[in-house]
Amino acid sequence: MSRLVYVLNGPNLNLLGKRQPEIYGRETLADIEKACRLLAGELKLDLEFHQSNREYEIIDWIHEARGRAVGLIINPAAFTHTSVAILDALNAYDGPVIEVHLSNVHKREAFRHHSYVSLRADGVIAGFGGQGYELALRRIARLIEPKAA
Ligand code: CA2
Repeated sequence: MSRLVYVLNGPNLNLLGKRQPEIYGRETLADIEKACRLLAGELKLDLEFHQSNREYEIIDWIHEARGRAVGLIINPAAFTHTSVAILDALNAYDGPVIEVHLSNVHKREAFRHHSYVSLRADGVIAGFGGQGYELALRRIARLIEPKAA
């Protein structure tokens, strides 16, 4: 049985650790991927980890995950607050979806308080920095256990 999890990252997250460390911390996306791969090994999960600045690429990866991945973790970055297209793609995906934000979006500007993706997400993690991705992986591992709660 597949234990593949997709981890998708939206625009500008390739700059992590290089700018605005006061908001997003000093960890790079490569550091986060490394930590996720280490934990995935412990949880016996396989990972597809991607980042793109292009909305259509994120949508294509969500389509690719259909029938392939047991769960999906997504930090849609600014597309969180704008993208009905990403919401529609997620609505066509059957497995658990966890939305992750590095920063606590609710402590920030009002336009970051609304998320289209939250209308589909089974859980939302915000403000835990890179650790949020690890918590999301643990949650997916729990949700795919038989008789999970
Ligand atoms: O807190 C998060 O993870 C966000 O998804 C990050 C997005 C932001 O638009 C969301 O409201 C919250 C921005 C990602 C941009 O990342 C940068 C990292 C370093 C330097 C510049 C941008």
